[in-house]
Amino acid sequence: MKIESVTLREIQMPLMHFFETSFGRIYGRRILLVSVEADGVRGWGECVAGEDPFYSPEWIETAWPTIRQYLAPALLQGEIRSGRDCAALFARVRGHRMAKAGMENAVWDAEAKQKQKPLWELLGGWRREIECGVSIGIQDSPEQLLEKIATELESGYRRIKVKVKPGWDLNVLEKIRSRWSDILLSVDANSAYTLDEVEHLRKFDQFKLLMMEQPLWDDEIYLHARLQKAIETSICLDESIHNARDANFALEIGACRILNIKVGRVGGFTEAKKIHDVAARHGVPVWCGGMLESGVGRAHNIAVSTLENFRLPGDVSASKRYWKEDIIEPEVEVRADGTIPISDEPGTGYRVREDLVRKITVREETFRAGKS
Ligand code: OSB
Ligand code: MG
Repeated sequence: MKIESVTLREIQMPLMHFFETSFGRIYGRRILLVSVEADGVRGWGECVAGEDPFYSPEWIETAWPTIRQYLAPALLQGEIRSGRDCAALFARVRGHRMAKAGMENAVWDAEAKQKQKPLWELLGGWRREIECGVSIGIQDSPEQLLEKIATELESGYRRIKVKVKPGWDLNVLEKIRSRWSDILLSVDANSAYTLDEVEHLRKFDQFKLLMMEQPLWDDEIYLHARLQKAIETSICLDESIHNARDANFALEIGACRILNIKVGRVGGFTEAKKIHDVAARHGVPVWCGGMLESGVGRAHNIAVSTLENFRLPGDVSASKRYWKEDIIEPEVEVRADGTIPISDEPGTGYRVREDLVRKITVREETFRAGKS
């Protein structure tokens, strides 16, 4: 494959409803889209770096210059046969995994189109439908949260995850469980607690949660193993896992019993597949996390979720939960039974609405082979 050009675009999209985690509230997204031209096809990728360096050190303003100065030149000068070869081209750059993933996944997308194959098949997927869950942010009141949960359950979603932080945790779980005693329920703390709070975290056990996601520091694995020994609820790591070595370490020392895989957080499809395989070897299920993606990233999350060890409902939900109008056609729709059917079309099965992308683009830059 000869990559002829790379284009970066920043698009801005208001969210249907604000999204609040333990690190803050946002009302809209600034999203970095990557497109690559290769052998007459165009591949799309989404860099999931946030508006701020709060979830991870990476954010949109570190991703753009990293791609301009290092990743785009490496890709345009390098020789690749497939998306699988990108990681090696980018290896000299440390970190910046979300920037790398935006690029690598655009190449996989182009490769699938060029080979006239579904992306999920190229990735080694197998499922013909995937199960969906939702991630519900912190609300202004517990009543509003209950209302939102009721709506999502009525839509068919198979797992409810609520964001928690000190002051918004046991009190809301109490209310949720007294109304719905047996739904699949999990919590995500985004590192809001410390190991001094073991006694408090042990109280989550009474709510029979499917998992507790990333309770402790984003850069810690070992202390999660200490916590996992002290509580019954299964820990799931998100922020702490950057690659297959991290995953292997976490599972060897018993830091968690479930893994969240975000293709962006780990640097692209290639590393995501490795983590998936590591977890499978340990008999540990994985699920696909979300980063409030536009349709481009959402379609990629759907494709990767078809791999065999994605055995739990992911944070992959319908376009309309996030956007008035998504940038893909058709939009991602979730059926009444809480699943998304997998398309047999080449590529992702979702077409990028380039006219709409153009309309909401606020900045754009193209890099070509032979010029840097
Ligand atoms: O921790 O999973 C997370 C969104 C932004 C940053 C971090 C996280 C999330 C979500 C949203 O939970 C998942 C989604 O619906 O896309
Ligand atoms: Mg999380």
